[in-house]
Amino acid sequence: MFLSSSLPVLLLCMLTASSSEIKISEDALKTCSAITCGIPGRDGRDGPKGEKGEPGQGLRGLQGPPGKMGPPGHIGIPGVPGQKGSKGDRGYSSAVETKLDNLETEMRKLKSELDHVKKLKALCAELQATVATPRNAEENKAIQDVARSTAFLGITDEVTEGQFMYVTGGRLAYSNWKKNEPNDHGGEDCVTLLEDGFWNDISCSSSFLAVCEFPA
Ligand code: MFU
Ligand code: CA
Ligand code: CA
Repeated sequence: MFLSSSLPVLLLCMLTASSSEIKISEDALKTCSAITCGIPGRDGRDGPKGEKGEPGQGLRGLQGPPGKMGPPGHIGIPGVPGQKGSKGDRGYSSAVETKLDNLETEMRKLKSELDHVKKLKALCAELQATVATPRNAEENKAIQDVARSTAFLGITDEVTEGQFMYVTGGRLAYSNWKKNEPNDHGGEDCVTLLEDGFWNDISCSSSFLAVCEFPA
């Protein structure tokens, strides 16, 4: 530090001394400063701080304690939906409503069946006749011959299921059911005479011929 910073000043001072022919007066010598006369001056001020050096080769210190907890992170994306839960109990009112619905459906069906039978009667009544009701094999054959295809008879069990009656009133005096009939298949309360002469109970909403019977 001393050499590098004071060397240029010292050199200048020596040159001046060697090239001079003029005698330096006593007074000049007295006023000569320490620097121009070759006498080492005081240390200069410290230079600017140097750049940071390379890390040393010594052992690293121990790892410090963990830092403070950071701020909370962002809210994550929603998770996948959970599994479907088991079916809940059917509420009381829902059970009652179901029963009501069933009753209403049944009522509508009965009403339409009754309407159908009433129409048949009304149809024949216009002709002052009634829907054919065979009371014996002979009458059954006569109606079969007239119809020549499946035809409604004036017989129904719509009043009491399984109890067939004439639409004009009274219990059956004669029947000619086909094998395994009547079976009330899906609810059948009207009766048809088939081409072969046997009977089948059928839905009153079905469409078939109606044979009207005139009093003799
Ligand atoms: C029989 C009949 C019914 C209906 C059905 C298609 O039931 O008794 O009346 O015609 O066939 C299985
Ligand atoms: Ca029936
Ligand atoms: Ca039937």
